[in-house]
Amino acid sequence: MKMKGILLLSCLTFVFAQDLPRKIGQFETSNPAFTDFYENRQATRPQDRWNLLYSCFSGAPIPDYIRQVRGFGQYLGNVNNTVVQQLSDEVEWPREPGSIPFEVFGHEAIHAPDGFLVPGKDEGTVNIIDMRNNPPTTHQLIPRDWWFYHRVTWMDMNGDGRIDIVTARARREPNTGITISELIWLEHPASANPLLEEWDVNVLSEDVADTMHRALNLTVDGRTYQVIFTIGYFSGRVSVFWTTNPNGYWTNVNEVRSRTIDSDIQRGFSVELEDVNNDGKLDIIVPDNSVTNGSVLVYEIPNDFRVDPFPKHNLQSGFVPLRDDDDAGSPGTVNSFYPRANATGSKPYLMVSGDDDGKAYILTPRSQDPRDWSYDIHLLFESDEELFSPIVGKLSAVDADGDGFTEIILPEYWADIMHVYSYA
Ligand SMILES: [Ca+2]
Ligand SMILES: [Ca+2]
Ligand SMILES: [Ca+2]
Repeated sequence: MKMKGILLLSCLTFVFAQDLPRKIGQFETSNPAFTDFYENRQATRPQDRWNLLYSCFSGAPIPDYIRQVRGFGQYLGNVNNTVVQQLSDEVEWPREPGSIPFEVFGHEAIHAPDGFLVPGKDEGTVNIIDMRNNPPTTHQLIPRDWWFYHRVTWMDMNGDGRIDIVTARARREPNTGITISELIWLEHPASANPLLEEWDVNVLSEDVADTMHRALNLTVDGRTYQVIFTIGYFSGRVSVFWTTNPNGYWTNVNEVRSRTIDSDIQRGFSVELEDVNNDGKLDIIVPDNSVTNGSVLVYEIPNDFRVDPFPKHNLQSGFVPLRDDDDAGSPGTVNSFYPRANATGSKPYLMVSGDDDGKAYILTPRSQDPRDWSYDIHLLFESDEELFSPIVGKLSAVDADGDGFTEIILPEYWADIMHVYSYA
């Protein structure tokens, strides 16, 4: 089983340079997985501005958690004493938590989609954590059922002014073992207490989008479209969805169009939108998770997303999980960042979670030429976990204390450790 790790090192040639941040500390927290930073609107000091949010889950029949660190920047000088706050223990195998835009409910709230192919935790829902209450309260927008949910995006889908949820979901049929999936939207009800209501489910498509997605407005021929980019972990496809409704509504499924951008990926792990080559146009980042040879892929968004090809670039291949197991894979999430918060006029760096290879990487561009898609790969982290095959969760980056230098958070899942790095 360890052989694959040796093979991996022969595939990835690391560059040792000054482009890596230094480790400034770590703190203990059980099973950290998906991390994110969100802005604290009430902060008056720079070190209080960014809250760290993350999900924690385990296969054991015990509660899972959404946790946060308020004002993470205040702990940078003393990371071991980071104070962690528990926001919810009513989630089951929670995925990517996120701060809900303030205008959705007019108050602070967190979303936490959940559920997975794990006995006892296979009935997912979309949870909303109401931060007005102390302790915060958890509300399920739809009844738990045999679906699991990964990411939530907030968009007004029917033009009524209330911001709805777009999400994808998947389930494994117990009799056939076949995984089915849907891209759906949940209608924000006209109610004084929307968190206490059940939200209606509207299906946009089946068996194309199953987990992650990102939305964007794109203008073609003078008309602006709400566009949803999706990946398939199970379907192995990168796709784009839009509506032909003149008002941009998604209420009539006959007006919803989709197109396959790439049908030739293994398992899409995530999708992010960033101007990777700094040519002024956003690109689509897709980690292609694999048992044998994973890649970091980027697609350029063409002038007309409806008909033009999406140029594809493979930034780095050769990612292999340590575990020789069909359920294992590498890489995990890929996100962009700038080492210096104010120096954003160049190509961003990319931080790569190795997921089941127990490592993390930073990709740096070899040049600033927008036509040059070559990158150097740097090894940021390698787990020394021995009890279980190591897993690295989703990395996040922000300038947590406002000194101009970026910090990076790295969750080491089995080791129960959150590692903290800084470019300062
Ligand atoms: Ca709406
Ligand atoms: Ca670009
Ligand atoms: Ca900083």
